[in-house]
Parts: sequence; C-alpha cells; structure tokens
Amino acid sequence: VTSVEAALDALGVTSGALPAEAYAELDDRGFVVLPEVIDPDWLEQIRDRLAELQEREGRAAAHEVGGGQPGADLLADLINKGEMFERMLREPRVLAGVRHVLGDFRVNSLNARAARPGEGDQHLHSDCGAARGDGRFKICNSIWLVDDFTADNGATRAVPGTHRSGQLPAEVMDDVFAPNPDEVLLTAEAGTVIVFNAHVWHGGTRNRTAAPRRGLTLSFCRRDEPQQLNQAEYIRPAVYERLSPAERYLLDV
Ligand SMILES: O=C(O)CCC(=O)C(=O)O
Ligand SMILES: [Fe+2]
Repeated sequence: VTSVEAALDALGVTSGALPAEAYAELDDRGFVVLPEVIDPDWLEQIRDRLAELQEREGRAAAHEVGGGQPGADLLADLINKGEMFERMLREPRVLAGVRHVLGDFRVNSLNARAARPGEGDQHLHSDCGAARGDGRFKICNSIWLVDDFTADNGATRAVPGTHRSGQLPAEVMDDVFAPNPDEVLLTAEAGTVIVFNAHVWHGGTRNRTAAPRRGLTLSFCRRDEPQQLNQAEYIRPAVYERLSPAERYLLDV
C-alpha cells in the first residue's frame, strides 16, 4: 500500500460511503454529524478502557502531547492503548469524509477529552490557523461521542462556514469565550461521530452537569503536515503486527 487511495480501497471506502448531502455539508458548513457509528458493545468497551486508563495514568495522563488542559482530563496515544481504539481507523464514513476535506492525509493523533463537571469551556478557536482560501486544509477531526452531548454538559460549539472565512475568532470577536451569534451547539447521542474541518471555529463549552463529558478525537492531517503525535515513533510492536498494511499506511508507520 503506497497511497491513501490504495489504503482506502483496501478498507472498502468508496465515495458512496457518504451521501452527496454529507459532502456538501462538509464543504458549506465544515462539519457533518454521523449518527450510530459506535454500536453499544463497542461503546461499553471504550468507556471501560477510558476509565481504566484514567485511573492508571493519573497525573501523567497525556504526557505524550505535553500534558493536560485546564478543565478537562485528557488521554493521548490511544492508538496504542486498546483494540477498541484501533477499530476507529476502519470506519468508512469517517474516512470518506476526511478524504473529501484533505485529499492526501494521515492520522494526526487519537486523544480523549473529558470536560470536568463545572469546567471545560474553551475559547472559540481553529486547531490549525486560518485557512488560506486555496481549498488546501491542514487538519480534519472526527469527534466520537462517548457520552451524549447535551445542551448543558459541555457539547462542542461550532460556527458553520468559518473554515471559508480566512479569519480567526480573535481577529473579529471582542471576547472569544463569549457566545458567537452564528454558533451552533453540536448536541447528539453517544455513538455519534462528528467529522469537522479543524479550521472551523469551535470549542468545548462548560459542563454544567455532575458527570464528565467524554469524547474521543481522531484527528487527521494533510500528509505533508507534521503529526501531533509521531505515530511511527510511538507505535508498539504488538499493535503494528495486528494492523493491516492499509491501516499502517494511514498511521504512516
Ligand atoms: O472536546 C471538545 O468539545 C472540543 C475540544 C477542542 O476543540 C480542542 O481541545 O481543541
Ligand atoms: Fe479544537
């Protein structure tokens, strides 16, 4: 396997994996909501494993990406921390959406983020600067809902179409923590995946409930961009052995 096209072919990803409207939403709004990607058994495996890892890693959690974040618990390098995470590399709908946004791509990172009760609000941001308007985007994320994202538990907010604005929130907003008149709150049920162009202005909101709001972010970058986590450096031999050539190509290991 020596190209993304060959890798996607081997993984059974055709352009028909998503309906035409989904590609149009990625173009126009910059994100698309895909319900029922994670089935209940898989979701339970993910939840159990995240709890285990959080307990085991404690204060060292997310050291691979330079440590934690105020208001949220992070876990990083999840590709190497359980088969239930490896499986995320094979979801045709997600891969079809990412190919549409980035063309030639590889995995950027796989992290978990749990907004803690009473905390977790982020400023509106792009993960990778303002897009230059040439249609060449740098990062496309997929956020996998481990819990329901509700109106009050810290669901991600996003401002549709801002990946085409050529601007950053801080350039046009007085207060990037304040609500933006055009933002939408991405509420959906656990098991949903939201694929979003990381140039879209977005951010976690405050979790006003008593339980953490957990999500996984499987991020992809254009193949000529640096990865958030160098997958070749971190890949564990047992994981490498289990992965197919196509999956290895997507990770660039
Ligand atoms: O977890 C979320 O809702 C979004 C997190 C995010 O955008 C980030 O950490 O860059
Ligand atoms: Fe972000």
